[in-house]
Amino acid sequence: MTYLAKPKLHHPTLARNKVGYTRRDYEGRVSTLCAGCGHDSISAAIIQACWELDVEPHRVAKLSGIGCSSKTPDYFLGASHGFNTVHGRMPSVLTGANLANRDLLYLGVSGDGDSASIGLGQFAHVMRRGVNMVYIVENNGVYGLTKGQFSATADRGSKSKKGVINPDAPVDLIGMALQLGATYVARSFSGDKEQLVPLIKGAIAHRGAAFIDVISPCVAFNNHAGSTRSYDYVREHNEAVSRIDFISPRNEITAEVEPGGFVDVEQHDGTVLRLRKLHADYDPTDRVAAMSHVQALQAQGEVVTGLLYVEAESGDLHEALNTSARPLNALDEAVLCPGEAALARLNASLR
Ligand SMILES: Cc1ncc(C[n+]2csc(CCOP(=O)(O)OP(=O)(O)O)c2C)c(N)n1
Ligand code: SF4
Ligand SMILES: [Mg+2]
Repeated sequence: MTYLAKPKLHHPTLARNKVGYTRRDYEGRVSTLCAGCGHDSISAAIIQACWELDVEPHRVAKLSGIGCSSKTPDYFLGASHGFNTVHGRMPSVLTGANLANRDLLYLGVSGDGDSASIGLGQFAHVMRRGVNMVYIVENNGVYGLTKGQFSATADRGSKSKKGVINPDAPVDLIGMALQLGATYVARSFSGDKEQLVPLIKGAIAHRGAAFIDVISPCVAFNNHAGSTRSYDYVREHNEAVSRIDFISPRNEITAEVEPGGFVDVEQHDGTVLRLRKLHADYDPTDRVAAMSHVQALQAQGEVVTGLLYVEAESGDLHEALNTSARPLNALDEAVLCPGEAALARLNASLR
């Protein structure tokens, strides 16, 4: 972790959002990542999305595991709650925090090593349980922090910096998230802010498990010829299924679009995701079709990006468990401990 604080000086004319904050109020400490690391661009996109959505920083809980990617919550939303957990264990800590207080926005930040290697089991269960969260994997195909070993998402046949060819098949986190029931599934590229910011905004507005796999080149260990996670490779093979506009209920829908050339998806909170179709036959609301389309393009070596699947009327873990609408820390003793008679009734009902 870095201990370099940013100076708190604000230019008086900086624009403020509806809750009175400047964009700078969403920043964190000075990043210690390598200059040009894709992860820093993702932090900037998170800052932009939260500022534009008027998210109050103290209503956000950032959770991460271990890795360069998992260090990044220190570099954005400095006034939010944060928990840097153990390697691969962010999802269970996030699930527990969410169950205790459903009123915060849960932002899980992880790496491909953190989520697809040591944390794969945790990744699977947080997706299948439909925890209400934004889960971002900063995917560079290597363990950046421990000096560039192939991670489990590295493509078979891709080349390491030292020239070693990866013999193993990759774990496809997008395919897994789709199969396990995530209700908002997207992929983007750290170098494409225009696509990434609205995808993050859509995920924040979504209720349920929202997963974004962001290809994020590691300039120190995985940005050479023969890598499939380099800036050059992703720019050449980026195959977007759609372009997304995020429209909040208070904005008039003014964008002009060709008839049939877009899909509008209204989410439970009234926000509209306007998807401009780039692949005419792509339907982002059909889970099975999305799975086969993504796999077909990936088999051709393309990096498929955009909002790949969304279930607008999705539920979440609290709905499934019928939990208290009030956060646990706001329940008083009388509610939490209803007394001997209530316990006797409960025991009797279970006999
Ligand atoms: C239990 C445990 N095992 C191994 C490690 C060593 N370790 C630290 S970070 C890391 C991998 C990080 O890779 P990734 O999640 O892809 O993050 P990146 O640095 O690439 O952003 C590993 C194996 C650890 N910290 N804890
Ligand atoms: S080692 Fe790689 S992932 Fe880590 S900060 Fe440097 S460029 Fe980023
Ligand atoms: Mg990594």
